[in-house]
Amino acid sequence: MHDLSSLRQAVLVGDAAAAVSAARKALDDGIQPVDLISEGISPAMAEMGRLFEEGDCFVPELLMSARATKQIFQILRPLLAQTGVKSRGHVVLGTVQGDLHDIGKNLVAAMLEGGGFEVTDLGVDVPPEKFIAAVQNKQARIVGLSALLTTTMPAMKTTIDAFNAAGIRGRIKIMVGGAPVTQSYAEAIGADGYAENAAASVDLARRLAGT
Ligand code: B1M
Repeated sequence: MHDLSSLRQAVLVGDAAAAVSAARKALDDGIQPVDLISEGISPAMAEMGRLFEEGDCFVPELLMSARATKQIFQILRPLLAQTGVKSRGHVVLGTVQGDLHDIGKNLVAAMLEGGGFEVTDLGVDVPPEKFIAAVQNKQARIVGLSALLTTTMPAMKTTIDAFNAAGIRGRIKIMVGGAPVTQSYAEAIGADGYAENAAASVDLARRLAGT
């Protein structure tokens, strides 16, 4: 496989131009967009998270890395959409109310698109009613909830409760993920599945969609 170390390094130092150039080179060399995400972008951003936790990098550096990944996604998205496979279904995805973290959620969105799903990404700080409206508009069968804060994990349950109250919980499958979320938490709040990372979210969505 193409060596993605220069791509990872460019993301780590937040050099968007170098990251995009390394991504283009990797694609020219034949690497698949999904591999570029799982072997390049994902590990680099996980490393940034680790460095931040250990006090070895700070918010501005994190945001520069996030910006570099967003620019790579601009060239990856059209490619992911061109996979030519019949859609496996529609996923409405978002980071729950009160939570502004979107780096991991964006990786999940890109991997799901690469895995053949149509994705409506509602962004961050998404209130339950916005999830419900999107499901109704898009006729989506899967909802993906992301949370990175222990204080916003309860908003996952609030969102699930809102689907119940709206009378459409039975029509959809709900998958959850994010660093503090666990399988047992997913079960406790009545979600249909939990994925530990972006690659696992594709397997889970396929299982939930029955494809
Ligand atoms: Co914040 N933050 N942050 N932060 N931040 C954490 C989460 C924290 C653990 C850092 C720490 O203190 N050690 C901590 C939470 C503590 C807790 O809740 N127990 C924390 C805090 C406290 C905060 C603030 C409150 C800080 C403050 O203001 N005092 C604040 C909250 C703002 C808010 O949301 N209301 C805040 C703000 C920020 C930034 C804006 C600076 C920035 C976010 C930028 C952005 O997202 N655009 C930020 C960041 C970057 C982090 C860390 C450092 C990195 C998160 C990240 O992007 N990781 C994080 C520490 C850490 O996680 N090590 C931290 C890389 C990413 C690829 O991984 O997001 O885990 P992750 O996603 C993975 C999986 O979790 C999974 O797949 C992804 C890819 O494999 N996954 C899913 C995610 N969603 C999924 C959904 C699925 C399936 C899988 O299905 C639907």
